[in-house]
Amino acid sequence: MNNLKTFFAECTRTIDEKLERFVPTEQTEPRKLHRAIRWSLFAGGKRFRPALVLAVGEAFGARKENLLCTAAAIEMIHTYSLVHDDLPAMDDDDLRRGRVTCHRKFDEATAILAGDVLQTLAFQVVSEDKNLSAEIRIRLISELARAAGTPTGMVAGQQLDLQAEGKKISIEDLEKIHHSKTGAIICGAARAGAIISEASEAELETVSKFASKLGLLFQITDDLLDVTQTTAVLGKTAGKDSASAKATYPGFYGVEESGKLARRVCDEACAALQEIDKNTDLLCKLADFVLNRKS
Ligand code: GRG
Repeated sequence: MNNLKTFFAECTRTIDEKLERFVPTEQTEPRKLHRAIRWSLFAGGKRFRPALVLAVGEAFGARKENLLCTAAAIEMIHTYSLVHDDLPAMDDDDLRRGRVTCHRKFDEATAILAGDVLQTLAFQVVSEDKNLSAEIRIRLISELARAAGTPTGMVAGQQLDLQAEGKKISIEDLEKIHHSKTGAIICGAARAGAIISEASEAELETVSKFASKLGLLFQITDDLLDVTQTTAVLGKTAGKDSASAKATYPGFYGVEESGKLARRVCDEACAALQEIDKNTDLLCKLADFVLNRKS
């Protein structure tokens, strides 16, 4: 776990350096917009998705410099989704990443626009990444657009999630929601790392298998943390799922069984990696990190 800590610290440092370079300063007009973007982006998220891009790239032997812009872009897309998710029309939350949410600190219109900038800037960053060939840039843009905006992507998953509030849904429907809402971007991050490394189609397929388990694991642990952790530790409002009558894994299976399910899904994720003829230890450790995370 110790070298994973070092890996995350180094990943956060390099990604934040890139983000710092891409995002306009607080002094850039309109200042309120840029202050709002920075408020949410530099609030201390785990940087899990960019870490996944770097870890997959490292396993497949990519140059780190080739991975950084895409990793930063994915963090922008993720942060945009959090800013919009917190809006009154969606989850209506006051706290995110240990701070008051973007729309509470600034206002709703600014939070919507901050999210809009983060999303579009992400695609600009990938399209202008001089380290990558035009072909790979187009593949990455397609991959990220697919993960975010198609009927099986994050936005559609969010719609399904909102529609399911207060309703009794089946475990299959719950999985479908999370496969899109949480899993699509996680899968997109892992696949992006493999695409930049010019992995084969078969390898890409295996990375998808691993990442889809990892996405499910991320959601199960997110649901568990919502009922087992405090607001102070999470940096976002604990107990929100039951307050908004959301279907969750602990809601279906209880806390103990959900913990066992998480362990099983983590094992399945690591087992999928065995099909890859590379050193995938770091990826398995990342799955373990998700299983054992405290926030
Ligand atoms: C509004 C388009 C749109 C999508 C929203 C991200 C999302 C989709 C909803 C957030 C609600 C939620 C709890 C999703 C489950 C998993 C998740 C994305 C958790 C937050 O990610 P972390 O834990 O956050 O990686 P940090 O702050 O560490 O980056």
